[in-house]
Amino acid sequence: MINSQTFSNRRDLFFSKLGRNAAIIPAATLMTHHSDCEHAFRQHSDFWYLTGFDEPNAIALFLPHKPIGEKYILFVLPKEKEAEVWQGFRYGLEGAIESFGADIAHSIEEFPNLLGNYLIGAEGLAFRLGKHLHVEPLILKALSEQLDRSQRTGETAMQLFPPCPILHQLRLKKENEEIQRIKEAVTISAKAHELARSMLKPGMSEREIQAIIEKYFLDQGTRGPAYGSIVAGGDNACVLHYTSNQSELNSGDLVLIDAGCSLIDYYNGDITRTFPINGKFTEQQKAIYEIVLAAQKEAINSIVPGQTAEGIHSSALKVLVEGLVDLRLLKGKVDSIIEEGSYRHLYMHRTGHWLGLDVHDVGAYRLGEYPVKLEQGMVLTVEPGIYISDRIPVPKGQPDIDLEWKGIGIRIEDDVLISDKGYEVLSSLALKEIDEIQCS
Ligand SMILES: [Mn+2]
Repeated sequence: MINSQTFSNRRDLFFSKLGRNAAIIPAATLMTHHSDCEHAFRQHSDFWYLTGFDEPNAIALFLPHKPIGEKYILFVLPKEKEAEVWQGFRYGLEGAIESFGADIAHSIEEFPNLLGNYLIGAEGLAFRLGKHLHVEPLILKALSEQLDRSQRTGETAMQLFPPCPILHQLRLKKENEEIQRIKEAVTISAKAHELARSMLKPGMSEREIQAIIEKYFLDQGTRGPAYGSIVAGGDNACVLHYTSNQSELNSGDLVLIDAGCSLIDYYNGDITRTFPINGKFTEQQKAIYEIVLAAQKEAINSIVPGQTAEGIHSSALKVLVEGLVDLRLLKGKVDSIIEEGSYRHLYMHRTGHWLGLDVHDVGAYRLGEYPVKLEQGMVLTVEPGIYISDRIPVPKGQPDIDLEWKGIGIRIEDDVLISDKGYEVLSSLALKEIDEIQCS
């Protein structure tokens, strides 16, 4: 688990970037999904990153304009025996101070009354509009009251701005401790993939494989899957976010598995592997697999500090398109196919995303006209694929596709850490070479 000192260091860093602006970062709330049944609680990652506090209905207030000992305020659910019988343990106000380092703690019910006073003297306010609708009216009210007051007191009107650019820039570069946690999540995820491949037999259902993977996640003490596990046999693999997982896994088809666990402290793995259900590739499956694997390796090999997500995508895309032209599934010059986008019926997504407390982690890919350059400590996925189905019409000028290719959907996804000189593939325990995943 992340050390409480690390959370404190993050808050110091956040304070230093806020200047004399206050910030309000709300926790997640419980969500019901049917009747009054609640989803398992999932803390908001921004709130978690700064507080390490895992209860719903809390709000963190950061007040750099206040004296030492009054800067970090937590509003939390108070200890209440009756409520805790139903909903479980609460740290309460004392716990928020003793275990989570708050300077001052209040009951969440006090937030509407106290907010206005706490903001007095702040130059501006960092709060993300549109995402925390239960808190937003209270904040707009406090801002409006400050405006009314400013006419009499001569204060300048408080500016509202989003905390995300500051906070997400911090979250984008992982600390050493975080990198260890991500490695742990990715290792468990990779082992689950190996377990699934070792147990899979033709005739099993996608759901049985999902169960094997998710049981392993839970056995390892994680929260379970980080996102809806995808176990997609045959043509189901061409549905990018397929999660119904109710079909039979048929001999002769491939299975695509996209699954990763989420640790107790929310760090995630995100791995995809595709392999033949009966242990042997058909000629067509093998040809496509070789292209995706080559594209993925090329993309990973292109990673050095200074490379960009866009650059990684381009190196994968070039290999994919070249391969598809060689197989006559695309025709024309590689450069013009890429420029016109006439490969998109076969490859319709980007080649990766940041990975961290969120599976699709926060952080800009582009700042103004400049793509963000990779730096040591960033973690991203590299996940090219090819999906051959009838779902997207073949673009004008491109060849129709023969039946023997249809229903092949392949993606290979690894989690990669940017190191000082290059990269480290964190998910290599999940095998991907043809001779490693074929039965001899
Ligand atoms: Mn992914």
